[in-house]
Amino acid sequence: MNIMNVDYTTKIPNNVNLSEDRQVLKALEGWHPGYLDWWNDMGPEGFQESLVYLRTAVSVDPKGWAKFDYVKMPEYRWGVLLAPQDEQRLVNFGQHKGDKAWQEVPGEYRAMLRRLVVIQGDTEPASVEQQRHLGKTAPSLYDMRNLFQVNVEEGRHLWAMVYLLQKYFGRDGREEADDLLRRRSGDADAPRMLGAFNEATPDWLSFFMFTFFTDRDGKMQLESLAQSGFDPLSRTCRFMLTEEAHHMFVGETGVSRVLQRTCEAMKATGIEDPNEIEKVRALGVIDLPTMQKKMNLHYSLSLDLFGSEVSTNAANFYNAGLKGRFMETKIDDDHRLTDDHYKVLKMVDGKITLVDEPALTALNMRLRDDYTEDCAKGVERWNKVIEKTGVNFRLELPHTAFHRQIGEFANVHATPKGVLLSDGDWAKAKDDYLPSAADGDFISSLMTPVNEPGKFANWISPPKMGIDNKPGDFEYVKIEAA
Ligand code: BYC
Repeated sequence: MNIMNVDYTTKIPNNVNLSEDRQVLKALEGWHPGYLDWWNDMGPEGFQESLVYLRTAVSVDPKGWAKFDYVKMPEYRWGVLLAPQDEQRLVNFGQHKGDKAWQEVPGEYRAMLRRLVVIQGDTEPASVEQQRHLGKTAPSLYDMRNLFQVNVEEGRHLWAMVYLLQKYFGRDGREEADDLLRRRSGDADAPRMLGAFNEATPDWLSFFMFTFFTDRDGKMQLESLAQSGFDPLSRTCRFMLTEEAHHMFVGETGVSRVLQRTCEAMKATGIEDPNEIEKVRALGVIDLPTMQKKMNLHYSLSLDLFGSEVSTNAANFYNAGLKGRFMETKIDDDHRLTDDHYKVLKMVDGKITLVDEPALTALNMRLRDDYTEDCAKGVERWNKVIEKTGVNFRLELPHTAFHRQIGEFANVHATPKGVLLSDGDWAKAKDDYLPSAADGDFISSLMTPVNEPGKFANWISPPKMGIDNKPGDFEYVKIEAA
């Protein structure tokens, strides 16, 4: 079969020749009903019968891989899609550098690899669960469609990891695949594995911040797993990254449109000072200091997803050739890192200090630095939006030590500028830095649904362009389709 094109004649669309891989096909078909039950229970609430204008992958060729059509979400063709195999591919880093990339799981690394696949897999359904209520308060049909697009693709990313578990990890892989459907975001007894995926996504601003910051962690993690010497994982992640780009677009443009609307409303009524919060809020738009607080929250939660700054797990993943660095093959060094160092921010004698650490154990920090750089570029694009309107305000990423629950700074409090605070001072100042209950209530008060084609809630500007070049009043979701 042509690996570029996806076979849609089977129940599970795929480009991995499932029809000739009976055992795996059977295992996946066995898992499918449980997945659909999960989707119906935990997927977008209230719109399962609506027709949604969604893209579906028809090929893994980066040029022209997707086709758009109206689909009812439970009928979305979730499938298994891997980027084409490169027969010449090698392990590009760690102690096996130069060996042929592995097509099967190396026995000695089985447990490590399974853990990486399971953690990655666990985040995908978690985000769908976190976002399941949002359809009901969508600011437009355009935004509602984007939410559902993100949701079905996160569902597909779960399939991607489940395929790896079922094909390469035998009975324990099947058990892990079942457990991915058993855990629930925020559940006290069976929570999702990583912190940020157990937080609520209570409103659309959180959704946009999440898709900007947390999906961007996804991008960095997938980029490093795409470097893996275990070739099927690499190929899976490479294709997932194609889909991921849209998710970050939704976040970046979502926040941009909120900023645009707020600044225009301020200008139109002659409000010059962004800190006149009540006056700005009275216009029915989200004030800029609250935007900053939301950003502080989502950025700091996402930093936790990189694990500890100094991590032997990360060193072992790298040494084994399982998880590389961002842009590994473009970096000019020996790709073994046994004698290298990397600067890491740590708490030393009660002070935040930059220290040299062995590069291997500092890999989480390095990836996080790459992430911060990527985030900062996006924040600059947001600042340009504000600047163009003539409003005097700048958004800024908070310091690494701010509001952390994992790693070096988990046990201290710091301001967004990185000044350490006592527990008492933190308790007093916290609501200046992070969204307070009152901020949350205000944002919630704006979340009234707008379901008329071409219309947008007052707190957000329309997008510059439609999806798939559709006109402004396109009916992206036919809500009453049934
Ligand atoms: N929460 O050595 P350490 C995405 C645990 S997002 C809870 O510091 P390590 C997406 C850790 O498991 C990308 N626990 O960290 C985005 C370990 O436990 P054990 C998802 C945490 O292992 C939006 C212990 O603490 N993919 O795709 O070097 C929508 C010490 O660990 C956390 C991946 O993350 C936490 N935040 O790094 C949809 C890639 N952090 O072993 C999707 C795969 C650490 O002592 N995962 N712990 O029981 C990994 O590469 C690594 O496991 C981590 C952690 C980066 C997560």
